[in-house]
Amino acid sequence: MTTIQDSPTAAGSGANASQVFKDTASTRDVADTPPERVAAIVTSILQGVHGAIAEHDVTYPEFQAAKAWLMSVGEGGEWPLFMDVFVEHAVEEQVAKSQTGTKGSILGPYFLPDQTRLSSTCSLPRRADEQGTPLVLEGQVRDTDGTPLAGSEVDIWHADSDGYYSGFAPHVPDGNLRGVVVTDEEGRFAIDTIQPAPYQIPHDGPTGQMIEAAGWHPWRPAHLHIQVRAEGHRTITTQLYFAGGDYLDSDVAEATKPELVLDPQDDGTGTRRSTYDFELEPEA
Ligand code: MBD
Ligand code: FE
Repeated sequence: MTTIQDSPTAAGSGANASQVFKDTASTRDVADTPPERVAAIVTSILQGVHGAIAEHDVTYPEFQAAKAWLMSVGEGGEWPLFMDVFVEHAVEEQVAKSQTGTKGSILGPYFLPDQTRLSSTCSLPRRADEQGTPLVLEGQVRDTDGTPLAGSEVDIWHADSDGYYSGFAPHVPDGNLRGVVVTDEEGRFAIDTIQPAPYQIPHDGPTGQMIEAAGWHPWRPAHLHIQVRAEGHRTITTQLYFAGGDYLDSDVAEATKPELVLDPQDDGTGTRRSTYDFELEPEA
């Protein structure tokens, strides 16, 4: 995986996210979309755009500003960011209609494959001086019929207490606060990490300009990204949030669900602990 930018900027994380997306193309299903369907979808999208122009009486200067902005999103490598923040949640909600098991959420731009495999009870890799309140997430992975899934993978990644993800900010070491946790013979796991902070999407580039121009805010609530994989089962991609945290009801990426909110409790030693079980449906 190539890291092609050096400073923690929107352009830097955007360029990295674009590069990672290209590098991991072979891991995704390829859409084989027939022309009728392409025409139907593109027609609807364009009708939406044309409708907005009519509804808001859009001017030539506004049209040209939109073109310049779209160009800058591409030049800044921000299409993965923009698509995952403003569009992915609608795709996730749509596919979720035909799914059972633990609720999903968006993948976002900062997943990295092939991270360090860790045993069922583990600490996520971190710097010696990693900041943040200690957090333990423990639970069990099961089939939707209740059978424990031994040897399944709980792939977890999250931002540090300043809101930076390893692999996308040059000052954070590779693999920091990421790992693939393998469940024990009862499907259980216990992951020691730190509580992430609310997260501001990179806002010094065109995506941030749009958010500011619209008077919105660039924040996501604090979250853990988790992907759970077990042989013969549909992979669940989801996120877990924290009760009482800021921006739970105003996530810029609209990716929260009430079923995905943890309420960790201090165990008396300054460590916050929470239990969350995952249920995976058998593969169709
Ligand atoms: C993130 O960390 C994230 O989770 C999403 C969805 C978009 C940008 C950054
Ligand atoms: Fe995130």
